[in-house]
Amino acid sequence: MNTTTRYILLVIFLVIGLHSILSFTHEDYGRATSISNIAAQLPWSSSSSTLEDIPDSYYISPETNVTGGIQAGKANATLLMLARNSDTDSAVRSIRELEDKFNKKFKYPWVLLNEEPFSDEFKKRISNVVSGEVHFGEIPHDHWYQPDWIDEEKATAARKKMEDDHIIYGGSLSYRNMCRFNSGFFYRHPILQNYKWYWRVEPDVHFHCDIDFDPFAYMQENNKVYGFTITMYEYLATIPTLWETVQNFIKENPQYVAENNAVNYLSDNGGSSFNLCHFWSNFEIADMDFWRGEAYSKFFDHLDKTGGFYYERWGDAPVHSIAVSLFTRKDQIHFFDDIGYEHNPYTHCPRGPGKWEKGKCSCNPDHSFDYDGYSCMKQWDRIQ
Ligand SMILES: Nc1nc2c(ncn2[C@@H]2O[C@H](COP(=O)(O)OP(=O)(O)OP(=O)(O)O)[C@@H](O)[C@H]2O)c(=O)[nH]1
Ligand SMILES: *[C@@H]1O[C@H](CO)[C@@H](O)[C@H](O)[C@H]1NC(C)=O
Ligand SMILES: *[C@@H]1O[C@H](CO)[C@@H](O)[C@H](O)[C@H]1NC(C)=O
Ligand SMILES: [Mg+2]
Repeated sequence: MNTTTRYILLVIFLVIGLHSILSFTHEDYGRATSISNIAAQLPWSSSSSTLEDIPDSYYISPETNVTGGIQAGKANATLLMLARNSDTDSAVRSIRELEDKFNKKFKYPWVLLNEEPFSDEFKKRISNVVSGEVHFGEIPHDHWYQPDWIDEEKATAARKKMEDDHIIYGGSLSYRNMCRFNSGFFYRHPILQNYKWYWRVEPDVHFHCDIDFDPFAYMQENNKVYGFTITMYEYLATIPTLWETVQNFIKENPQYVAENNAVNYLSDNGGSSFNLCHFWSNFEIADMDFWRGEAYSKFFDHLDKTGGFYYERWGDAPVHSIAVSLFTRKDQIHFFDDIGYEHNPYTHCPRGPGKWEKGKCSCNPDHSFDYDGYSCMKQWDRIQ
């Protein structure tokens, strides 16, 4: 064998090897495959919009009002992560990335929560990468675990059924505890009482661009309540009775529904049915005083007492999204186009003129999820 033949063989082996690694990862990608399967069944899945469809209003850059409003870096705000000790490596990576891209300039404190005590190793690794204060909190027992009044037999049967139906996290009890906690309890944690604003961050997410403005100051100065980067459809099988439960609440409490709300983002028929659109809550920049307020507190209690967090698998994403869409004005919800964000398997990459260049973004703007068939950006656009 001469050198050229060896070289060609080596290249062939490398290509085959790489291909099998990549296809394994893809197969292994439970969420991506189940999402595309569901997406394929949706009537609108084939539609995909282009850059020209994006309304100009998305491109208005968040200008921090440093003259008279809140100063950048000085909002009553925290960066928040729920994590397990086993998430140490991925939690450190997410935090380090957000510090590099944003927080080293603004130095907002971090709050980390867990239903178990954080290990010394976890605390040491996190403390090493933050630029400001960090607080580690344990979640009160009753904020996390399944309440006594849940019928365990019914809940077990529901989990079994969903597992048999291959619904993502369908058989998991801890996932249900997490969703209920994120829906109705995190903002009641003693450490979070000190703050109004939070930015939810998860282990293993990515921030693709420099964030040179203060999103908290932007929220405050512009009277925003809730900010998102990605919106998509929920799995109907996880929330079969959620919408009727919401409708019952509205019937009993019409006073909480805001004028100029975003119901037409959630529904294609004026509220008769839910189109499954929601903000992907693994990223949230929002006002905890909204969750603490009367409307949401009553709303959460109404949902919780049906047991739907356990008898079905209600996610905090649809629960939060439905509440902000109904109980705030639509102009209080903000799409953060400027923030390049990735949570496996989707990425939002800034597409407004000059934003990708200005943020020195590492994401590919042509692969932004915004106008993917499974994105709900078209429902968001139509209410603007
Ligand atoms: N302390 C603690 N945190 C949890 C638990 N389950 C999930 N989390 C955290 O809750 C958040 C959401 O959980 P994920 O497992 O990321 O759920 P997901 O985003 O729907 O699904 P993935 O596609 O797996 O990311 C993350 O911040 C997790 O670290 C748990 O049992 N205990
Ligand atoms: C910025 O703050 C000043 C002083 O409070 C105020 O008059 C002005 O309206 C604010 N601008 C915006 C865009 O909120
Ligand atoms: C921060 O916000 C919380 C919740 O609204 C409030 O209780 C607290 O007093 C605020 N702190 C400051 C310094 O404004
Ligand atoms: Mg996640």
